[in-house]
Amino acid sequence: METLTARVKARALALGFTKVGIAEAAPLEDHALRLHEWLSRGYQGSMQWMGRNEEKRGDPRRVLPGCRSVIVVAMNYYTDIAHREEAGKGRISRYAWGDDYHDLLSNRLRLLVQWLLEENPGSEAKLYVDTGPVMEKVWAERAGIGWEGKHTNVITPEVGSWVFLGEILTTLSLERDEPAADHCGDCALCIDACPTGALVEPYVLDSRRCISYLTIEHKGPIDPEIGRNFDGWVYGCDTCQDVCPWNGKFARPTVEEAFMPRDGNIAPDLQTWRNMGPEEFRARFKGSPVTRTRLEGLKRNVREVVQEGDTAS
Ligand code: B12
Repeated sequence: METLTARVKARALALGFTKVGIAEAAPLEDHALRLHEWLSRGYQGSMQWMGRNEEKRGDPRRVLPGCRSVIVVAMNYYTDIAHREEAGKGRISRYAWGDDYHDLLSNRLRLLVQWLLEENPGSEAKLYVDTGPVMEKVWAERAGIGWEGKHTNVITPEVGSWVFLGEILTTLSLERDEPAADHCGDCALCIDACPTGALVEPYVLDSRRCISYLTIEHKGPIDPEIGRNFDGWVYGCDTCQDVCPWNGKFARPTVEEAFMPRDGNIAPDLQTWRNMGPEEFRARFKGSPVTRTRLEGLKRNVREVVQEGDTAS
C-alpha cells in the first residue's frame, strides 16, 4: 500500500507540477534573522508588506496553527524562445509573457488541497502562491526542490531556475525530503551581469537597484542613474537567470500552454506601447502579470528605456 506521502506526490505530478517535495514545518531561525537583516537594511524598498507579518514568515505554525508539513511544488515556465534585442523594441521578463501564474498554480493546488482534505478528514491545509507570509524559496530548499542561487532564485538541478513555486501548509505529518545542496560553487556570472548592481553580495539582493522591482513594484519616478542601465527591460528582468549556466544547460520547454508568449510580448514595440491607451492595455493584458504595474507604470518604464536608447545613440 502506497504511503500518503507517495500519493500526495503522485497527485501533484499528475496535476502538472514539475517537482514536488516536503519539509517539516519548523521555525526558520537562521532565515528569519536574515530576513530581519534584509529589512533593516531597507532592501525591500517600498514593499512595506514585506515587513509586515515577519513572525509569520519565520514560522509556518503561526500561519496555520498545528502545521506539521510544508508541501512545496515547482512549475516550469520556460518557453524555448530567446529574448531579442532590436532597435526600437523592449524586453519583458519571460515570467510575464503569458498568463498570470498565480491563478494557474493556485487553481491546481486547490485541487490538491481538496483531495487532501477529503482523504484526511479533520486535517487542515492552506495554500500559497507568492502572496502569503511564507518564505517560499527557503521552503523549496528545505523540501529538496532546489537551492537558492547567488541571484536569489531557486535553481532546480533538473530544469534550472525558470520555475514558479507554491506551497501547501498542512497539519498532516508527511515524510520529509532531504534539503537541496548549493551548487553555485565559485560562479559569479549573475552578480557580474546585473546591469544595475542589485546583487550587492552573493545571495543578497537590494530590491531598490533591481530592475524587476523598479519596473513592477516601485511607484513614482526612477533614479536616472539606475534607469539608464535598464537595458531595454520594460517589465521585470531576466538577466541574472539568463546568464546562469544551470539554465543554459538544463532549461527545457514547459508543457503549459498558458505560459506561451502572447502576441507582441517578446519584443514589444516601444513607440506603440508609449502611445497605448487604457482600452488596449486592458484587452492586451487581461489575466497577465503585467497588469500589476498598471498602464501608468508601464509607460514610465517605456520612457526610461527610450531615454536610455536616446542617450546611447
Ligand atoms: C519580494 C519578492 C521579490 C522582490 C525581492 C526579490 C528577492 N530576492 O527576494 C523583487 C520585486 C525584486 C522580486 C523579483 C523577482 N521575483 Co519575486 N518574490 C518575492 C517574494 C514575494 C518574497 C521573497 C522574499 O522573501 N524576499 C526576502 C529576502 C530576505 O529573501 P532573499 O532575497 O531570498 O534572501 C535570502 C538570501 O539573501 C539568504 N542569504 C542572505 N545572506 C546569505 C549568505 C549566504 C552565504 C547564503 C547561502 C544565503 C544568504 O537569506 C535570505 C533569507 O532567506 C517571493 C514569494 C514568497 N512569498 O516567497 C517572490 C519570488 C521569490 N519571486 C519570484 C520571481 C519569479 C521573481 C522574478 C524572477 C520575476 C522577474 N523575472 O522579474 C524576479 C527575480 C529577481 C531576483 N534576482 O531575485 C519567484 C521565484 C521562483 C524561483 N525559482 O526562485 C517567487 C518565489 C514567487 C513564486 N511563487 O514563484 N521578487
